[in-house]
Amino acid sequence: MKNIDYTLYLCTDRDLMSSATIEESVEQAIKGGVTVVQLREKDCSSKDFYELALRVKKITDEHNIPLIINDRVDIALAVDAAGVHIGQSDLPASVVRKIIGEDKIVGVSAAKLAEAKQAEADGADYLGVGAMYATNTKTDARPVTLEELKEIKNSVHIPIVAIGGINMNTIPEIKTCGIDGIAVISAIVAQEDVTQAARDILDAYTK
Ligand code: TZP
Ligand code: MG
Repeated sequence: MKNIDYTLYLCTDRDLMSSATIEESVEQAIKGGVTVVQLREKDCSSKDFYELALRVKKITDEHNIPLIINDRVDIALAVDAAGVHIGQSDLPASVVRKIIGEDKIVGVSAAKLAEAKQAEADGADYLGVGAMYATNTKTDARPVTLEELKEIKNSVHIPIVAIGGINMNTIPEIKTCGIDGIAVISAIVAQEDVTQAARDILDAYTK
């Protein structure tokens, strides 16, 4: 599954979620229309991450939604996920591509034009660009301006997903940038009604 729809890209967060489990959070968000799911676990043993990824993959498969694993190429391969998402401090994208093969998705976080161009040259399938807006979810993310986002979009040929502080207030501005999708954590998973939050965000972004 290489040709994926990046329109509404959900990243999980167990510390922020309103749901009792990651599985519920993911299923509720899928019902609201998210088009791709990234399992993002920061403090999890390999065994727990693997078992969780298997359970989440069952849900995403049932709904025909691609599952991307954050940081961990081994877990992406172990559960036959659609791909992996790596940051600037993870293994280089060229190395990840060699390990994971041509058939899987490799996504790379980029906050500068040079990082975006390098990731594309290294074989990335898409870029996550941000933080577009200040966010409590990731306070160490380098801020990216709308101009930088547009410049990246115009300089690379792979899909661009904007991330960081994307919510009902920021969507009107971000949707003018000509990007391929938005990645959201708190404005979906932390809301009381996760399904409705995803639906509202998808509507606001696409209509
Ligand atoms: N990378 C850059 S900003 C960010 C990540 C993972 C956090 C996005 O979370 P939120 O809650 O949608 O602002
Ligand atoms: Mg990472």
